[in-house]
Amino acid sequence: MGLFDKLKQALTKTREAITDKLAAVFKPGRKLDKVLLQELEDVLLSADVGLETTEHLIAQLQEAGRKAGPEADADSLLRQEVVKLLKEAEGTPPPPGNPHVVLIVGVNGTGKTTSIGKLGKYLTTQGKSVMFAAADTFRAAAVDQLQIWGQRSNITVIAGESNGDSAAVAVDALQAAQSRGVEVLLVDTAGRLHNKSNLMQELEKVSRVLNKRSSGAPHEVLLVLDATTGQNGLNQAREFTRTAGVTGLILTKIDGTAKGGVALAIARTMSIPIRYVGFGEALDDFDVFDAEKFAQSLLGERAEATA
Ligand SMILES: Nc1nc2c(ncn2[C@@H]2O[C@H](COP(=O)(O)OP(=O)(O)O)[C@@H](O)[C@H]2O)c(=O)[nH]1
Ligand SMILES: [Mg+2]
Repeated sequence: MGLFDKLKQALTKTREAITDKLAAVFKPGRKLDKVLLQELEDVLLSADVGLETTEHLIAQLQEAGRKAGPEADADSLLRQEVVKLLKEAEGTPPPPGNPHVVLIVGVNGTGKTTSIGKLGKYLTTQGKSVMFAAADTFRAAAVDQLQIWGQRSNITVIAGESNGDSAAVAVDALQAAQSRGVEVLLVDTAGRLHNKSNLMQELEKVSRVLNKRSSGAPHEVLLVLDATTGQNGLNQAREFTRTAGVTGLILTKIDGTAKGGVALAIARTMSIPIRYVGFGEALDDFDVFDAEKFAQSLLGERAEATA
């Protein structure tokens, strides 16, 4: 199965929540009128597209419909608007550092460690040499979990003692990556400490010590966001973004939710690109975010005329 098919399959729940209902909205011969737009609004809200983004889409559609006239094809206009919206979330990766240091941050359980495992594998298939830093020293099991992901793709994991200093682990790993000529260093971090300001201070410290030893590091700070948490996850994201200098997002667990529409809300309301999507627990359930692909996986085939 190709990656595209996998993504499509992963979004089945969201698609079912959207497509079947869209098919009902876009019955052949219907006019793009107030009633249709009201129905469409309900469908989008139920897929967790969020109020602000839904209203935006409806307004865009209204405008496009006005331009297209009475023959407007509401279905394809919606598709165009969704792609346009998701395109805003496509980012360009920053210039590479040497080594390129990527800090992975986010709340506990969102899929940080899993995403590091998958991203590491993805990067090795791109021909990059990769190293992991187990800087989540707060949970004892976190280091073992990262070791297992490392073994799966033959990636070296640098770890310290549990409950040790996470900044020290990050620095050790950076030095190891430098001396071994490794191209990309992925740094796992804790998602919860004794309290939140503690966590943010620690992330700041990790960034600071890395930067001291390699200018520009960390070159990327990727926030892992669990799609099943929908709009709540977005609030989380805003908080991390304010304090941790987030440069991009990894949207995980889109396989387990009917709320994949949250990607639209992210694209619309956050000025941070979605860099990757995770859609399962296996090594290959992961891909670079692509607006067209995602839109098509989300909306399914064109709602066909079912008389
Ligand atoms: N279905 C699904 N589960 C995932 C995905 N990413 C992570 N998980 C699961 O979410 C749980 C927490 O993941 P973990 O990487 O430990 O989160 P962390 O605390 O942020 O490091 C684990 O059971 C993972 O298998 C995903 O894309 N899809
Ligand atoms: Mg973890």
